[in-house]
Amino acid sequence: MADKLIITAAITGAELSKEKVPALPVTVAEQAQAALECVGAGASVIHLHVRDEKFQPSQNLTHFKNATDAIRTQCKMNPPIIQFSTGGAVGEKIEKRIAPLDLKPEMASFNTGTINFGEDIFVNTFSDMRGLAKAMQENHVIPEFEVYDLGHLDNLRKLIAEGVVKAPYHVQFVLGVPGALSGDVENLVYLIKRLPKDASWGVAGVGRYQLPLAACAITMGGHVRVGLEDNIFYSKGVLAKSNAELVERVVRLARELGRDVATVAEARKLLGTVNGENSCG
Ligand code: KMH
Ligand code: ZN
Repeated sequence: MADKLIITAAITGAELSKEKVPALPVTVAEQAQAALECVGAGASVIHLHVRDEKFQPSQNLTHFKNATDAIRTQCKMNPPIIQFSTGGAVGEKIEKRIAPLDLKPEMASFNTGTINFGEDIFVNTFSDMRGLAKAMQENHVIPEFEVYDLGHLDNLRKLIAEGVVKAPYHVQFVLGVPGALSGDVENLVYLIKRLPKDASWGVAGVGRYQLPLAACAITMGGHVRVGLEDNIFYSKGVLAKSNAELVERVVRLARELGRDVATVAEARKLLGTVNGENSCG
């Protein structure tokens, strides 16, 4: 039987602005409210990017701490797993991307290779990845391995073979980034076959891939990430009203398909987080 479904909400991202997406949470208060709504709807993990005072993407520790504290306070009845982004915005230096791990979040993203990212290049060299792995281990942060392309699973295997990264292996397939692997179902099926032994997996479909890949993951025993970071539309040409609206739809689908949704406590157990739910700074 499949594990209960872990739903991750990627609420903000680094590439979007409120001008383009009015529902995007960019202030600390908006992020806390979005997290509360998503957790209320059934999400157990918040994938977190933060913004500075001018709402620009930031990897500054104070901004991460402020957002984390606000989310914890707002969600005090049911504090979610907060997964820091170490991807940041395209072009951010790896040292800055790694720095927030000093706050000892429960989880953080771990990008497993370089890709074209639209017209830009999102750089993740082996040296970057080794440094990231070291910082995660020192701070007891559970990585989520972000896989954008087939070769990234080979990169992950290489790091496992080197002993650089250690179990648990939770892989997030991020499919449909322009410049990387598309979110066609055949690609997902093949990626799942190529997973390292004992890895769990989820899928984040970008843009139009978000909904069909969520449905696939629910039926195939994977987990699901949705949210405005990956997809701003509820349906063709219709902007999503909120992150929670996207989470609610996944919960409805899961119910229809007979897959139970994990509580936050169940997600913590499945993902094997080490740092406590209040750990940060
Ligand atoms: N903003 C993207 C370039 C992550 O959060 O780790 C990378 C990203 C991945 O969002
Ligand atoms: Zn991200």
